[in-house]
Amino acid sequence: MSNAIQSVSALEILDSRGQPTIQAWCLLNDGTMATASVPSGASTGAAEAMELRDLEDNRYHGKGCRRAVENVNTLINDYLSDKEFLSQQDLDQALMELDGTTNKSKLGANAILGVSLAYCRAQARTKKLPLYQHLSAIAEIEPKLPRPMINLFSGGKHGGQQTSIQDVQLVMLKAGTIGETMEMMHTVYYTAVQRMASHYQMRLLTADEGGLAPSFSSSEEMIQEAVNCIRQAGFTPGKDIALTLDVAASHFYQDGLYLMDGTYLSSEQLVELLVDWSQQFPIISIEDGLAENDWQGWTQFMNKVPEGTLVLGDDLLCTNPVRIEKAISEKAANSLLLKVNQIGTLTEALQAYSLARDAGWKIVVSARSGETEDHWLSDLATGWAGDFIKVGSITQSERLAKYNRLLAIESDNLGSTNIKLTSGEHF
Ligand code: 2PG
Ligand code: MG
Repeated sequence: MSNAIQSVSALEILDSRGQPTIQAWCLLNDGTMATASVPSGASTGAAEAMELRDLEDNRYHGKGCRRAVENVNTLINDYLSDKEFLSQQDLDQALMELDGTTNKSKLGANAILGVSLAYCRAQARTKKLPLYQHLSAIAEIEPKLPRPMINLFSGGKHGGQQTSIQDVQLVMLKAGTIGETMEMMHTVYYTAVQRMASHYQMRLLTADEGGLAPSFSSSEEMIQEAVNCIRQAGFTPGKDIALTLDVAASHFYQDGLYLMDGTYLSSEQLVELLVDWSQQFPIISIEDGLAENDWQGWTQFMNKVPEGTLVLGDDLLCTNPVRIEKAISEKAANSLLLKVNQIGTLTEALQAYSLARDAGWKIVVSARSGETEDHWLSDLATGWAGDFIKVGSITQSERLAKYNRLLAIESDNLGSTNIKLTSGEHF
């Protein structure tokens, strides 16, 4: 019983927005100890598993996580200690049974995910494997480095609502390594800093994920400026660097209409606009182009979008196998944004992943806008060979922890044939 669990515990810590979240520990009988921290979203989908918050007004405006911490330290610890699990799946199953709800509202998805991840890392450690190798073994997937989608500009809920759409990101198609990716991004980002200073009289003020957030007059201007920055930095838009958008349309949808930059659009009109942008700009991926329950709009968009474009579901899918199945059967999307905390355990996230992969979808492994300095996400994206990883921009430590971890994984594997960066060729 050397890798049986001796105990689990948790602590309330703060995330990159200064909001409470959870750090969990797992101690095995052989003395191996590991920890993991849980992220938290701002532009959340309605179908996400429930983070347990204290809802006491006098602490952190009700966002405290003491109840979730208490659940780890008492209920979960009592249930797991001195038990040995044969697999990650068995551990996660036990957590789900103990919770007993469909949305993890009893123990809290934050409490459950913290334990699921800390246990995973403890098992990797006791087997003396890097986390990405252990994750790759669990999933029976050949590891591969994901291609980063890096945030340049933000609006919407991440940037103060100056534009309706939430994020404009860059994909360094020309980069052959994570190292080259970061160099190229650095060049464009600091070109953008200068351009924003001269065009928008703006200092280096950043949004939740470190993207620049000047007062663009429209979403289209934000996209056009990204193209201008790429060009001014000496790269060819569409050839060297492509754009991806997180429209996050659920967050400007009201009573059947989309309030896009001050104008109400029907679902059909929004589809037309997005298709128009995809033709006009070098966009290879559009996330949450329509609202989370506008299923018809999603299917229409799939029918009209230029071939090869990722129609990427975040709020639409919430990493939830039931919603992914629906999207596959309704041909509503062709790519999954995988956020483990939307569903609450590694095992369910892997189910979501496998469903999407079996349907021939692309996978984008994503951080949340509220993050910690933990970097398990980079190991997950590599171990499960995500096509892309979405972590935010290059200026904040909670984001850089993930990029720096990718650099470290890459450097450990220099010369290895099977852990190259995913190809940028097919876009
Ligand atoms: C998103 C994420 C990450 P949040 O919408 O894709 O950018 O944001 O964590 O706020 O849901
Ligand atoms: Mg999103």
